[in-house]
Amino acid sequence: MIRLKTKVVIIGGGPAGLLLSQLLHTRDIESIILEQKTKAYVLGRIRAGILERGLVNLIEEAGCSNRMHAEGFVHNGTLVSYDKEIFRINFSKHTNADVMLYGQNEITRDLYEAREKTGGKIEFNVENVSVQDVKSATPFVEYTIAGTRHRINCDYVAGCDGFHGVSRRTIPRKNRREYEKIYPFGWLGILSETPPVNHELIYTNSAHGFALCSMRNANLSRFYIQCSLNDHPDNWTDAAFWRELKRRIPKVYADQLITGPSIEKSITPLRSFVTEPMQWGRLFLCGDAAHIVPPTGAKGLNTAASDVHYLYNGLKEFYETGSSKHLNLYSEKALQRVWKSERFSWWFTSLMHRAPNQSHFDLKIQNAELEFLRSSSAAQQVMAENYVGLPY
Ligand code: RFL
Ligand code: PHB
Repeated sequence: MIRLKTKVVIIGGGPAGLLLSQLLHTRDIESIILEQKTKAYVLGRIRAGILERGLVNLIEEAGCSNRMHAEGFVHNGTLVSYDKEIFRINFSKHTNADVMLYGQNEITRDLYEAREKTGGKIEFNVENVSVQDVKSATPFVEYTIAGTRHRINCDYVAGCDGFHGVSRRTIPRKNRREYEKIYPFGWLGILSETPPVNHELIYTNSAHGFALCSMRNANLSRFYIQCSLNDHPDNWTDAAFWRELKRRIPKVYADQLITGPSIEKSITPLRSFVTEPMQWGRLFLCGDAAHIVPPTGAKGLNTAASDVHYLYNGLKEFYETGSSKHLNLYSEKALQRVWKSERFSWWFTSLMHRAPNQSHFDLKIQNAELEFLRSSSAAQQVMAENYVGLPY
């Protein structure tokens, strides 16, 4: 058994774990990250693209924002289309704020680079992670690398290990309440080295289902279409994908869409999920380990970031003043904001998708709501306020 010691063990080297570790480093609070995959695997995951101001601020505070500001794109509005209508929601006008388009894999790359430069300790390929004694003042985490068992004694454990991680399951089942909604559809996403069809995102509710035109840069586009839960990416040739996308988006954009070979193609099922509480003794759950949103509205990574904000500030307070006041409020504060993001993601998903069992009544209500969003400045303000991110 190899024995180590640190202040905070962070389980999971995804964006939440990396950001927390780098922020703690700025305050000289030592941490060790345990990641079950390789760095290349984590960097290869194409996921989020839209960052709220709160996340941008945290990346700045972590000292990792140079490339994001140089290569990211500021978006101050989005297009929404349905039926024969297309309209723009102007974020800047309604909220005085905007969002940043910059890929999650680029943030992760920047954070890995920063952690490596500043001597951060990250253990890859860890197996059989086990979180122990978090109800005591002396918790520890055990794990195996290449057949050798390790033990880290620590003050706190941050469970940033995503939906399938071990941290959440460390909280006994009887002390944990889970809330879940599974949607009867998924998203088929592709990445292609083609120019974006528009300089801002286009969210479409069409008779054939939802579609989203997004992007990463001037020659890299990201598109999603609603698909059945039983579907498989291999069922979709690139030609079939482009045909279906063109059928769904407004004709003016379909006509000018530049297509090309896909360089990534995957299906994501849509779910809403929250576990309560997010703290168990000295274990704190952060990001997808505690909650999942459907991707409509781009709240997943951003909600992980607000958790990191609350946890980082609680740990900073503890190490700088000895007070656990904000650490003890972590679950309550984080969950207040999580539920608001859950509500927005659920609402925007329900508004923009065609469910297989949708009745004529449901369709009429959906259409009336889209019509209201198109014509009411107040409704657009509510949408914009949520999209750019509620305050921490
Ligand atoms: P992650 O990214 O899942 O990272 C968790 C890490 O933990 C590791 N791990 C373990 N490590 C050690 N021991 C174990 N036992 C472990 N078990 C797991 C994993 O290997 C992994 O490296 O969680 P994190 O850090 O909380 O970050 C959450 C975000 O990744 C997620 O919320 C977003 O990607 C969601 N999301 C979006 N969010 C946005 O804010 N804006 C978007 O535009 C957006 N678009 C998306 C999305 C997610 C998508 N998919 C595929 C789910 C688009 C898509 C298609
Ligand atoms: C993306 O660019 O991947 C993206 C953008 C907005 C969303 C979801 C995903 O709502």
